[in-house]
Amino acid sequence: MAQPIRHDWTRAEVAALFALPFNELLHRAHSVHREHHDPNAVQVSTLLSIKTGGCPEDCAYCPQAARYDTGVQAQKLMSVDAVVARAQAAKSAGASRFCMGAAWRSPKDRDVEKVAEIVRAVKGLGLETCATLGMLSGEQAQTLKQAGLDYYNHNLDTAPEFYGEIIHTRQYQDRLDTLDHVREAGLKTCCGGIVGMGETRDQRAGLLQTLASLPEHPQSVPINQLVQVEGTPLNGTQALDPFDFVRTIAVARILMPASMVRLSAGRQQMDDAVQALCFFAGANSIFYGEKLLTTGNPDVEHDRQLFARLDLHPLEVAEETDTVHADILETEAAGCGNGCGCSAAA
Ligand code: SAM
Ligand code: DTB
Ligand code: SF4
Repeated sequence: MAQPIRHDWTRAEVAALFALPFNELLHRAHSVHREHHDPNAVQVSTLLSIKTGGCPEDCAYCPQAARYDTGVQAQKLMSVDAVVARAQAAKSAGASRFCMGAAWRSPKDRDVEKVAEIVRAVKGLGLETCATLGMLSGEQAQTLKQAGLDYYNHNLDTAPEFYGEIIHTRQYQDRLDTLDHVREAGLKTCCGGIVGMGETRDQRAGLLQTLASLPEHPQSVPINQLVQVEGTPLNGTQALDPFDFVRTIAVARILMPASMVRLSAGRQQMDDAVQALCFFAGANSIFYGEKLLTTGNPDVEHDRQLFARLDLHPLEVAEETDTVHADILETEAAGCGNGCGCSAAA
């Protein structure tokens, strides 16, 4: 029988999970995973950067911060028509949800009005919508909700006590306040963090314990591995042992059993075998498509092959999904007919 979902994990309990023998941890995580999810289904999402670069914040990992020379070309907010064209193309190809990112510290009310217009238009195509725009006021969250926004992504990024070493232009509490506004507006939350920024294992426990102590577990929990970008202060950080990344996924799965755990940024730098371990440990969502916001992601053909090799299939749209990418669906439709995403003929 499934254990009740808890919101009272202590930091010591979470640290003890991280310290379990690897096989023990994976066994526990996979058991929890099977109680709540189809272990062979992975939700696939696609991102679009609708406003790129030029951000005034100083997040030490981010290629879009204006103060770092990273070669990212700043681009102002895309027009409604341009976004709708991308959304329509995604829909025609079979997508059901469209995720839009903007490099803002916090949007101005007039920016939110413009994004609300975009959201209405995208929603009008019959697509689910997701946005990540920085800090929001309660009113701004409500405006987006009224426009038809379904999900809001806002990451806590790391443990409270490590946050000040990564970002100096806002406080941890600012993030928590926005998450309150998002939840109170009735939006679903997508909230996770980044590992591999030089944090300790105990600090990874701190991030996950904070996420699991929120009034509601985020419906979606993105676990990003730092993508090291030249020009950012974190470029050159000692790479994380891949098994510590897998442990982070496993502990997230145990703490937030019903949430979608997204194996998010960093897959391009990750072995297929490590990704397979992540899926076993409870990851059941990925970003699909050659680009995240400004950095690369595995190419589509590689991911198709990976799904086929691991007998994974994309989660059906109705089952709590993000954007289901059409190419995988098309492969599935054209494949063996078992819904496995393989390219074998029927
Ligand atoms: N500006 C908004 C904000 O910070 O909330 C929205 C866009 S921001 C790029 C969204 C998230 O991308 C960040 O919270 C961070 O978790 C993730 N991210 C940014 N740069 C990254 C990197 N180099 N590696 C991994 N994740 C990254
Ligand atoms: C999230 O947690 N990861 C995505 C999404 N939410 C918006 C962003 C990853 C960005 C990686 C760096 C880049 O491509 O600029
Ligand atoms: Fe700006 Fe978001 Fe990048 Fe921070 S993570 S610099 S807030 S775009």
